[in-house]
Amino acid sequence: MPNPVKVSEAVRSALAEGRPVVALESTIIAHGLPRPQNLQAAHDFEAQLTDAGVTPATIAVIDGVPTVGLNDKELERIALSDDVVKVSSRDLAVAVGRRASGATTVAATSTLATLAGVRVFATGGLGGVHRAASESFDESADLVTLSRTRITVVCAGVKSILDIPATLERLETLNVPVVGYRTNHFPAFYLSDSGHELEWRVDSPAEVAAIMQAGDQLGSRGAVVVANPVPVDKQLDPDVHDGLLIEAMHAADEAGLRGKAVSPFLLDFFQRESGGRSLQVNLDLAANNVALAAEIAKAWSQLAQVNAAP
Ligand code: PSU
Ligand code: MN
Repeated sequence: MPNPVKVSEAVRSALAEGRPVVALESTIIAHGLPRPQNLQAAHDFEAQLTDAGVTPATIAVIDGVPTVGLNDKELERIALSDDVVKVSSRDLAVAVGRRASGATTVAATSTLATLAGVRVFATGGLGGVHRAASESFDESADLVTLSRTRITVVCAGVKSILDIPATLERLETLNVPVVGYRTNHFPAFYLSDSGHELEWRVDSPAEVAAIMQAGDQLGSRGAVVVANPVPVDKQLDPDVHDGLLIEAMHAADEAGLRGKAVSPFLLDFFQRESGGRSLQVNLDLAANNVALAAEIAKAWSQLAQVNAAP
């Protein structure tokens, strides 16, 4: 059967020549950021990579075609059209079979990136275990998908609207290594430090590439999570954050929200109630992750070249 994934010419030739490529997700564009800043951000992330000498591969499902490396028209469609659904890994086959258009989550983006041969991925925050998960069973498919998808994902941790220690426990059970980038603490998206300690820390992109290589050699089939905190001077004020968190969770409860509608609601609440401050933090942390992913992709392609040398 032919490979159903459409890979753009730019991404295809970069991969064939061993040049660095970074995958970008589209749920952050369609559902994580407000219009019109979302389209601008999508272009900015790509430009950031191009300027660093890295080929961007933004990923989504366009009219039933899983696409790795969106063109400008496709990027616009994902950012601005109202018929774009949120596609996690379980939704992929349904979206393709029904010829739908969808923005891919960390899980679905990782799945498609891996099918295309892209090894490094920059996002904002991972999905995780929700706070009432012991009753609701609400845990993002990002976690289990990362346990069986060979991708290195650079993120700013997970949001404090989630149960952070439970998320870290699940990642441990699922055999997904989490390394702090120049930190010993797991970040909490808007905040540089969640207060939860990590067992592993790395201080350079080359160290991440070495971990990827070792994982390959040891037969690992799962992901590596690189937890990259937003710089402290750019984080959301912790007092503002703590106040908003309580209000946001209360509002979600009142609205009776469940399932995958919860996170977009809470994000939107933060954005409105912080007077745009949280949006700026969201953009800053994503750009910070794109920058690090670019360096990791470069280190990875250098390592591959060294290994290929006679
Ligand atoms: N966290 C954010 N912004 C986001 C998401 C998470 O701060 O946009 C998105 C990501 O695409 C992530 C998804 O993969 O939400 C997780 O959703 P769910 O919990 O429904 O799996
Ligand atoms: Mn969920």
